[in-house]
Amino acid sequence: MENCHKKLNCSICGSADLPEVLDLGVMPLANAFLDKESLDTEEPQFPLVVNFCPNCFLVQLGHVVDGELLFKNYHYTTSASAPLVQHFNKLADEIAGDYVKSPDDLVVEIGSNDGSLLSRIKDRCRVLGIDPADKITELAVARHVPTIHDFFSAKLAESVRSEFGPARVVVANNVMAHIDDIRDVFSGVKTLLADDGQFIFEVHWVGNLLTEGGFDQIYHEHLYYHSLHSVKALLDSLGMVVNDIRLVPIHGESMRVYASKSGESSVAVQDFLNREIEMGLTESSTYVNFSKKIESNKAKLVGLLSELKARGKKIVGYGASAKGNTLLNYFHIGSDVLDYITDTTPLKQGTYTPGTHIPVVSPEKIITDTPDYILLLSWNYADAIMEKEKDLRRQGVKFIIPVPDVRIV
Ligand code: DWN
Repeated sequence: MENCHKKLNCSICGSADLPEVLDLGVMPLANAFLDKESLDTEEPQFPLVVNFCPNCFLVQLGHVVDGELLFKNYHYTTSASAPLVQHFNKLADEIAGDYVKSPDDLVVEIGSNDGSLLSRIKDRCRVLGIDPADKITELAVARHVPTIHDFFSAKLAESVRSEFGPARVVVANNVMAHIDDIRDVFSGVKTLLADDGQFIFEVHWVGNLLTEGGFDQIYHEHLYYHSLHSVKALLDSLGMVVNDIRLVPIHGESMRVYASKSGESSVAVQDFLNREIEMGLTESSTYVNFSKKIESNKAKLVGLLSELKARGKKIVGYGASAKGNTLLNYFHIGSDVLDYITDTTPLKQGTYTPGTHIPVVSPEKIITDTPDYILLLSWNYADAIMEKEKDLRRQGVKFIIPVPDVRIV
């Protein structure tokens, strides 16, 4: 299959024993928004199958789509989501306050997107972003965040270290689930990191996906659905230490992992590992059973939307997220149900969603074209959005929140 290859071995431990635990069929790429002229062209679709490694407990996709196709013409910008910017501002302040010792210290961000995090601390230390996305890195440079326009790798780590010196901190948020050769990237981090440096990365936690978070976070960009068990197996194999672990309320719940070349592990690390065992995250049956929850959610949401449309209700989408596109495609919810989807990302406005071809418009549209119901596709920001849209709700507009269980608020 062009631009895609089958994964035969576990990306962390190399095991060939990779039982399939979930199959979502074939799907278009979740962030491959279309312009009007491309609507009639054939969209590439790829298998979305999830495998489990009983040896290191990594949950991983069975097929890998080429990174160039996924990330070069990228539409996602961190700054489009105010709650996410606030979250990264706090992390940036923690890095500058707790880890940066001198203005000459270097902080490197892998997957730096539009420079939202680094721009917060660029006057307090040396910063360097690394990201492969064409338009997005231009946004970072425009805000004076020095950025290397490339994929991170062990080879790039060598040249960055020789040019800029060792990094006091390497930070990577929502990127360590996206990289095929994860061993190469983690070894590159170890190369780049100063001997007393700190590696801090956030990844969506598979424990949340199975409970509160949605299956809709399973899409081709996300090659891995990490547990602490799986990331610790990788770090251990590279001679690195998990110093600490925290859960943060991003994309449902994400793990923020603190790792380094030395030092101790906090009590929280073993406690978290024990919690994962109790949740069944080291058992393949847990993931097989998850598919039943998805089908139940599908029946409830599709049933509700059909009933509302039969009653002549006007329904639109809110937040043209990658997770939203996965949900719409897997549940076959198209423009016959949603008139349009609003989104705060300028790059997405004026495009059409992959597979379902629903127009993406500016949030202002809702003021002049008020719907009866809004399907919240960016449910991970529900609290902030309910607050932001309280006037709409006072007018009687109802929000449908699809994850973890369908509810109308
Ligand atoms: O790993 C990834 C995750 C972390 O972010 C990437 N693969 C791509 C992306 O996934 P996503 O698109 O599901 O992420 P979000 O942050 O849930 O996307 C939210 C979307 O909703 C953005 O396009 C912005 C938009 N939005 C909005 O229209 N109004 C967001 C907020 C908060 C709003 O008020």
